[in-house]
Amino acid sequence: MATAAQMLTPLAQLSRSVADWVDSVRELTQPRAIHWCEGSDAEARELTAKLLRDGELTALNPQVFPGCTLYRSRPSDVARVEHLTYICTRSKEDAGPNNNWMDPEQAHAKMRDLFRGCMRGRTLYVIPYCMGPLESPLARCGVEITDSPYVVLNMMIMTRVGRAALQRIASDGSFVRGLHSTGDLDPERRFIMHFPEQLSIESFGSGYGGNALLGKKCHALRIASWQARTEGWLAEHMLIVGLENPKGEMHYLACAFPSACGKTNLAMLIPPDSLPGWRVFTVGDDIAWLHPGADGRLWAINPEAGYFGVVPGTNPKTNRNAYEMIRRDTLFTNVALTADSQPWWEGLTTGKPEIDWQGRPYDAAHGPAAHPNARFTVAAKRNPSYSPHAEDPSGVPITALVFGGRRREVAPLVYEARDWKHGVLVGASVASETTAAAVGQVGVVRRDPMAMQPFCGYSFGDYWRHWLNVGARLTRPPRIYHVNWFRQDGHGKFLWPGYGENLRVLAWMLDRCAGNAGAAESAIGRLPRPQDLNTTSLNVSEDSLRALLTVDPALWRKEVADVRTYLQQFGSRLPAELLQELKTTEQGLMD
Ligand code: OXD
Ligand code: MN
Repeated sequence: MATAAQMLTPLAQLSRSVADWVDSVRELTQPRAIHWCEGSDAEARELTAKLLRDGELTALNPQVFPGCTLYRSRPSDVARVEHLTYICTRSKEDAGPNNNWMDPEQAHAKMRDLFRGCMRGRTLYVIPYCMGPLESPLARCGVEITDSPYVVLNMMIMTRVGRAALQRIASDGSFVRGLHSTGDLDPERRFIMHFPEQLSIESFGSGYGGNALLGKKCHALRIASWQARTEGWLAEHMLIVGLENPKGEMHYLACAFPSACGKTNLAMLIPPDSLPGWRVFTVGDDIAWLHPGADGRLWAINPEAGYFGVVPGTNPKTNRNAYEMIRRDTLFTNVALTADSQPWWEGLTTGKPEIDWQGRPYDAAHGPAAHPNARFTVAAKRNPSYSPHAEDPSGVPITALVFGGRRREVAPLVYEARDWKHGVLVGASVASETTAAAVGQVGVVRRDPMAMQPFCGYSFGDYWRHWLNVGARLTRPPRIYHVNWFRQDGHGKFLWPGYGENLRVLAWMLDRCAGNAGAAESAIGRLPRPQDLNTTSLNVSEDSLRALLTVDPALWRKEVADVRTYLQQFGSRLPAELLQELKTTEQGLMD
């Protein structure tokens, strides 16, 4: 609890180490003014009003979308830039083949040149923030320095910003330093550098999402995954969802899917009418910090306080909770506008676009009206399904971990890993089609272990070893599953309806964990037989269901060979246990 004196102390005086760092950044970047963020509503309102006056934000129709605004980013700055994202560890092997690497000295020198004088004429904002509930021993703090007021507004929604975070930094004695400048938004002068050994981040030349809101991917995943290994926990690209069954029993799942593969939808799932009595509660939609508890179970907190979700596709059918929560107090980025200034995006069944995401009169010849990676930023508390336990300082206990990807073929609807070790292999083998969340070709299958390919702050070889070590400490480990909602038939039609119907699959998992559901053994793990799933009122043909639950040995032999080639690039850092598990799978496919 803060004392009255602490409440009055200017922010700049709360932590000597933060103040010293701000001073050194001021000298380097030469801003016109410095603003320490309190994180209050009044401050957010003032900043919003200023951006509206300056034309950087556009007000949306206040009758239909009260408190909502639109931001348009530069067309050349619309997604994360994985090819410009680096892990700068002293040894290249520590960053691993899964990361771009640069020597820390060289990276600092390069960034110093870019940052020198870059804030002239601008305000430098100091954003002290906490990732995770302020009272939680599992939370960790950081400070982002930025010259982008849009970043400030986002960080105020996505994290716990202000005095309390700074007080925690003063008592913790350490924090993650994140320095960000939009620079001149030149893609040729854009770098996102991470220094895990120094708990610091330097990001220049982008104002978008994960490149610029440093609390999210940079801190809560890349740096935190490193911190987590040092401290014995896991920082994962996972949603956390609570499912209450008709008997009133509550279980939590943490699910890792690559970007834009439906984590937000699953986290806010609406049970179909055919599954009465189920209730769904969101703890988080993107990131989970998982800690082994004293009771031998895995406990999870969501380090974030808001959602930075993909807008296109959101409608009352795909995600009614999200659709409702973004109708007020939401910051939209790169959506289109209707004639009466309502936001519009592909997937809406009402209204029509008049102005596209770039501010031009809408013309279908220019492509989609909203950018495919258009986003909403909104406080988690606005979510109608927000869990009453989302802010519990000790987190929530995890019953099952779920990995998944977007795969037209190969991966069945669901399977259960043989045990934790096999589950680590299942996670390490995740592959998925790429999406618009990152710059690059969309729709190509790539390996994305644990959905962490763009986010693991060190070598996957060491990361999998760490996963095995964490598992060995759990006396009541969660079971591990793999799902694929995206299987298609030969004509490119999805075999599974997805969305709310996914609950049938999750319900099977929970029944398995309780010892109440059957399964068939297969070489890749255990699959439900059609009779093991609740198919009441399910609109899927028997043939489709059979296809969804079939393991094709020929395709899987090829898959195993691909996985082996992929894993072998990690050389001596690859835990031998994973190859052993792969061999067991392979032998099963020969029988
Ligand atoms: C995200 C992503 O924005 O994964 O969450 O790209
Ligand atoms: Mn994500």
